[in-house]
Amino acid sequence: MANAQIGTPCPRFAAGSTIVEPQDRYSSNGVLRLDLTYQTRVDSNGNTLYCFTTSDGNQSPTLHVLPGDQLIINFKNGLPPAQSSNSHHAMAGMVVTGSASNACGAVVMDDTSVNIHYHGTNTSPVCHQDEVIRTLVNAGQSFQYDLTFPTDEPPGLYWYHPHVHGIAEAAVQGGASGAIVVEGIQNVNAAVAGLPSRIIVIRDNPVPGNPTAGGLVPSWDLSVNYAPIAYPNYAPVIAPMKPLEKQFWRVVNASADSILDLQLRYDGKIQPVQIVALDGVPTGSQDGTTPGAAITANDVLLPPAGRAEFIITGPGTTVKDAELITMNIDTGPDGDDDPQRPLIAIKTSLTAPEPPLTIPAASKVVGHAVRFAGLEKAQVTTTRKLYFSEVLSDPTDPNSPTNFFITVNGATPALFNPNNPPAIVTQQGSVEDWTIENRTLENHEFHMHQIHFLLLARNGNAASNGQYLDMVQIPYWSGEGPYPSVTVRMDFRGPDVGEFVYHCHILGHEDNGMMAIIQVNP
Ligand SMILES: [Cu+2]
Repeated sequence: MANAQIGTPCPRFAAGSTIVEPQDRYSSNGVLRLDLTYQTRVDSNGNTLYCFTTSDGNQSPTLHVLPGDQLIINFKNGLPPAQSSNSHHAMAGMVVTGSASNACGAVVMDDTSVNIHYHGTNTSPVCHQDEVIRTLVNAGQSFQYDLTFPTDEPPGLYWYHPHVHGIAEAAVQGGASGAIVVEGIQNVNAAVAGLPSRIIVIRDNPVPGNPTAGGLVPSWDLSVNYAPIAYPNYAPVIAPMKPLEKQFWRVVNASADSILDLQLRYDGKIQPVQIVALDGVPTGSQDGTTPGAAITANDVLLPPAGRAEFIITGPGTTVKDAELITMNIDTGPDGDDDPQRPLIAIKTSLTAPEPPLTIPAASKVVGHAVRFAGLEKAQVTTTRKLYFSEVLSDPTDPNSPTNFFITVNGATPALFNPNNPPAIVTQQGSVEDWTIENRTLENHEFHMHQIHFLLLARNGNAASNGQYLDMVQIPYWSGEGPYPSVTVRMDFRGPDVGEFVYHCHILGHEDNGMMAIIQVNP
């Protein structure tokens, strides 16, 4: 990887540099096998960086698999041993397994603990696969991941990141994340066949010096493929492109906390993009309908952990200023400051190099099973109401830390604890409609592990073009009137049984309690 810090773990590119795609690793004969080591260093701003490093020294490769493939990661936690005096996290020292029978790796969490979540994938929530409640790999320890992707996994963009409760925000803001591509999207929407494509991973991190957020000062800085978009100059990364070329941009919001609203502007004029997939599912392809259909959009709201894949048409030669920006987000009176800033500046020339990836030609797929097929018309077996809430840990002290909750209506709000009993118990085969309310003065971002959900309604109004998502934003409550809500249809008809989690994917909220366990019985 070309950079100024060869030999240093977790390297970063210079502000304003040309975009560099992550290394690509492909499965062969049904298996993708690689070594990843978790590493850390402190950068010149004093921020702690984390990364997943391959045996050849690259970080955060893009993992390319086909539906049905096996992913084997020989994983090692290469962090220095935990300093007990440094255990400032509330959860550190917590025993996360009730007995040896449900241990998965280490038994006691410390500040070095890590695991890997395969976000959005419909893989199994069992130890050594996509299990995050009890999996702990501590400094110096090794652990093998061995996942099988389902044969009906929708082709699209997913991602991987650490998911240890209490320290997930720090690990993800440190940069430990990468993209996963389930191949074959051109067979669902042929519009992308043959297009040059880019993997774009947007992360966030503390603003150097930790200035007080507000006005134009963001709560967090952003980066694009490890090049900083740093306050106050916000120098965008450069994407070379041939004039009027079509490219397929596959964007993951790998931020821990930052909400994005992407917009393409040429000399200030909004350029619509053609959305081909959201959260790994090709748009318009659900419920057994193929081919997929693109959605024309002037902007793309991307919650933390959300993915959007879209076709852009590059600027013509007369355009002076072509930028992908994120627009200002109204996160509510208690929310973060996510101001507008540029992310990518497109520089056109006839000799611009193509990005390293090109989408293959489409091939006709016969008999391809479509996950979620029939969900829209399926018999609903249960309806539930859940809500997000926040309470000061000391109600008499406005400066005391906030406790964050996600609660099934009628239950007592409980901070997440891996030893909590499941908040919801259901049966494999069930189809459930959940209405999730936001009773707080800031946005929350609902994420379901293991399965996608069908977006049915916002604030009780039917959502047109309901999509299969694993992320959905519930906007803040104004303080009066009905609570904002979304209604989603959960599909437990698939093979995933056992215990897994749902939570707010603003990881600062999740780390402070806003997560709960669901148990799906076979
Ligand atoms: Cu939240």
